[in-house]
Formats: sequence, structure tokens, C-alpha cells
Amino acid sequence: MIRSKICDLLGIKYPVFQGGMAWVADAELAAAVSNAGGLGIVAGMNMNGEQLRAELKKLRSLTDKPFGVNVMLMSPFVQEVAEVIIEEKVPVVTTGAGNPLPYIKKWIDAGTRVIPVVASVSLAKMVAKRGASAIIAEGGESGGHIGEAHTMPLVPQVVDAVDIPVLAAGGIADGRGMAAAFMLGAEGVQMGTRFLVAHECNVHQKYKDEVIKANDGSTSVNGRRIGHPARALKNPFTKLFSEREKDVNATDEELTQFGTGALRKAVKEGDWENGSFLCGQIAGLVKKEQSCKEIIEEIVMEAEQILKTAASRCE
Ligand code: TUI
Repeated sequence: MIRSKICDLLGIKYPVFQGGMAWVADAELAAAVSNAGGLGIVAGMNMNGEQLRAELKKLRSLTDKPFGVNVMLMSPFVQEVAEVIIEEKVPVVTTGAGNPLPYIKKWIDAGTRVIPVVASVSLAKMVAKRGASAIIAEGGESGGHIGEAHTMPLVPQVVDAVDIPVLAAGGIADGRGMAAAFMLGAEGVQMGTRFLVAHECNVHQKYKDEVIKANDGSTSVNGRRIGHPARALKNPFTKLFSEREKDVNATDEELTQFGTGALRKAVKEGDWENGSFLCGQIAGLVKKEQSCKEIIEEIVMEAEQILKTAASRCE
């Protein structure tokens, strides 16, 4: 059995978080992950306060285990989502795509544990000082919005900089990745891409098929010019986006407008022409649809086996 401080801290069986993927991470997926012993996380990104409240009601009807809500800090609904988290006494909040400092104290005072996603040592230090319970260090191998650093250099540097548990994210989809994260000093992992193809994940079947078809070169990063770099499966949409990004005559506003709604088109409609199929670089390793329970148990067992036998390398 893998022992981890994060399990004791949150009362979960396995140190595995499911990323709070915008438009993807709904009550059904989060409940399946929490029921399987991980930490299921609902995306607050694409919901206003009332929609989040309804999703939490559904989630609580599906699980009595700990769960989290992810707050995407650039969401137009960030204020109301932050309030609903307090009113609904959400056990864990993860944050992404920005600096959560303005909200941390309010959440902690309400009894919510705050676990920010960071892409740099400087933000990790700042949130640790303000009372974060743990940190998710996310490298640029991740799908979706990313920072500059990659997982291998980022995780150990964050581990050295703070004295709270660190989870690794970005480029992890199996037990080898999980074992490697522990070797870097992490106390757990967060995965998104592997959960995209879970039976309980409600993305369009085309999305799952394309993740399963993907190989090591299937993703690219676009959006740097408008300050929102995001990793997604290469498709007609990313090709056009990349051309417009290089076009000096296209304004930043036009580019932003072009990207608006593309994630919803991918998740809900499976629209390969116009959709943004956010996906991590590790997709080439994801080869079949499984239940959340199968995914989590397989990864943890594999990691345990690797960690147990690792000592045999040394005489
Ligand atoms: O947030 C994510 N991944 C996401 S959010 C998203 S939805 C979206 N919609 C429109 C534009 C952009 C995104 C899709 N994928 N992951 C967590 C994450 N946070 N990755 C990187 C960061 C991050 C980056 C910079 C966190 C903090 C940060 O620092 C900002 C600062 O002020 O220091």
C-alpha cells in the first residue's frame, strides 16, 4: 500500500487526484474517482454559481467521499463560484490559471482545504506562506492551459521550496509516471488525460477515440501570443489557430474570439474541425477505455510494484 501524507490529510485511500478539466469534470466523473478512492474534482470553470450548486448537489447524491472543486481563476464567474464553495462547505479547492491569493483566507476560514495548481516555484512559495494545505506542481506536458516549466524540473524544485505536500501533474498516466513522481519528492499525482477516456467521463466519443489514437507527437501548444498557452490535440482548429497566431494582420481580439467556445465544441459535439481537444502529451500511452476504479487501481498497483523493486538496482 502506498503511504502518502496527502491521503491522511484529506481522508482518501489513494494519492490520485483527477484534474478539474473545464467542461469535462462533472459530478459523475468526480464521484466515480472519489468512490474509487482518489480525489474527484468538479470543474467550476464553465459554470456560474447556481450551476455549480446544482452540480454539487448531484455529486453529493453520488458519493459520500471527499471531493474537490477546481476554480479557474480567469473564469468570468470566479467571484460567485468562490462564494458557492464557502456556502456549500466544499472540502477541497484546487485553483488554476492564475494567482489564488485573494481567495485563500476566505476559503480556509470556511474550513475548505486549498490546494493551488502552480507552474512556478515563486507562486508555490507564496501560496504555502498563506496557508495552502498542499500544492499541485503542473508541468507543461499537461493538456490545457500551461506554464513554462516541465514536470521533471518543476516538481523537485517546488518540493525543496515548500514544507507542505506536493502533487505532481503533467505527463503522468501510468504507474511508472506515478513512481517517478514519488522519486521526485511528490506525495501524489494529478491526472487529466487518462481520465478523459474513463467510462464515467461524459466527453463526446470522438474525443475519447482521438485520445486513444494519439501518439507522442499528436499535441501542440497554441495561444502564447494572447497569453493563454494551451496544449491540445493537433487538428484543423489548431492548424488554423497557429496560422492566425503568426499572422501580423490578425489582432489579439480576433484570436481570442476565434478560440471562444472551441472547448465546448470538442467536449459536447466532438467537432474535430472547430473544436479544441485539450489533451496532455502523454496521450500516446492511453490505449483503452476503463472505469475510474480500474484506472486508479492499475496505476497504484503498478507504482507500488516499481517502488518495491527499485531498491534492487543498488547493490
Ligand atoms: O488551469 C489549468 N488548465 C486549464 S484551465 C483551462 S480553461 C481556459 N480557458 C480559457 C483560457 C485559458 C484557459 C484549460 N486548461 N491548469 C492549471 C494551471 N495553472 N496550469 C498552469 C497554471 C498557472 C499558470 C500561471 C498557474 C498560475 C500561474 O501564475 C500566474 C501568476 O500570476 O503567477
